[in-house]
Amino acid sequence: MKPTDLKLAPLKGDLERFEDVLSKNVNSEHKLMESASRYTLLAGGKRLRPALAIACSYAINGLEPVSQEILNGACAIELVHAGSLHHDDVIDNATTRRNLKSINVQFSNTTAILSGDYLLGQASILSAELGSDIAKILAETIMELCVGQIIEQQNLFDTNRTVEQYLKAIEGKTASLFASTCKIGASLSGAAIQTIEALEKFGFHLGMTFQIIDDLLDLTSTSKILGKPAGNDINEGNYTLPVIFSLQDNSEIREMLQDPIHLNDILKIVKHKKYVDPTKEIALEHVNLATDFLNRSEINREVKQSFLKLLKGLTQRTT
Ligand code: GRG
Repeated sequence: MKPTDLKLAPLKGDLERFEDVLSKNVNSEHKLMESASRYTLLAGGKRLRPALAIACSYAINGLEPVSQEILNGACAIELVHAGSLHHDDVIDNATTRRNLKSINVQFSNTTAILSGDYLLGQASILSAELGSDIAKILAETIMELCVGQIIEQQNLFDTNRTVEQYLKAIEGKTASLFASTCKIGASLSGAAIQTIEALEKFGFHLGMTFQIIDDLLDLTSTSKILGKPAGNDINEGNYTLPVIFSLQDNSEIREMLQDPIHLNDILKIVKHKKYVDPTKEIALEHVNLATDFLNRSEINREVKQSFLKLLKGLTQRTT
């Protein structure tokens, strides 16, 4: 899934303008800090969140190039995303991200954490310049990301992990930032409060769908496509929906999870239709909720259609 899938005319140009803003906002007089903070950001990334913030502006003000404020808001959001990835790679002891060495390997755990904090600092400056409401939304979202991540940590290697515990973790670690992205994009575009709320909820359920499918792909896709080892979540003890469903159904898998040597056999089991289908059903529930909130919002018709297509595409995504 790529932002250009949104097929909105000014998006390509606005994303190019976004890259300039991003690059200007990641600098430091300290050489190591500058290269570490630029490493993750310039190593790519799909720029989904910036594209979503920009598209929310089109949703309110029509398909015109967005204001500098929107680009700065999108930049603050991407900086928080990148900062969280730095911390995540340390927490997970990652080796690769986006087919490159992860930040902790390329530099060190300490540099990854400090540069991640540095990115959060830069995001805070940008959001403070956009006003205290925006700064507050972003600060609260950082707290939600941390809570989501700590919930995930609490259930690592827990073969009794429940669907509810899983959903709570991804609400915090992923959906909250998607929700705030839409809220910030709509607020900075002068949307009415009901529209801001509807787009925020749309973003939340889009984020839930995105993470559920992302986690499914971790089990069903290949290392090359993922840019990190397939089945990584299982090795890390992050038991996602297909694993939770298989644990509720198949006692053999509980034993197999005790030893990483069984990874390939575990993958064969959890990829079974009877565990993948209910996972997709939960994703579809979020697609339906996101669609309801979109349909309730009074936004540009072309953008609405594009968001609806994006939601449909998410459940069929392979990358
Ligand atoms: C320091 C802000 C902060 C948070 C600390 C570590 C942590 C708490 C949160 C991490 C949350 C996390 C890594 C969530 C996963 C989010 C996610 C879906 C990442 C992948 O997003 P993509 O596919 O990534 O948009 P690209 O590479 O395209 O940018």
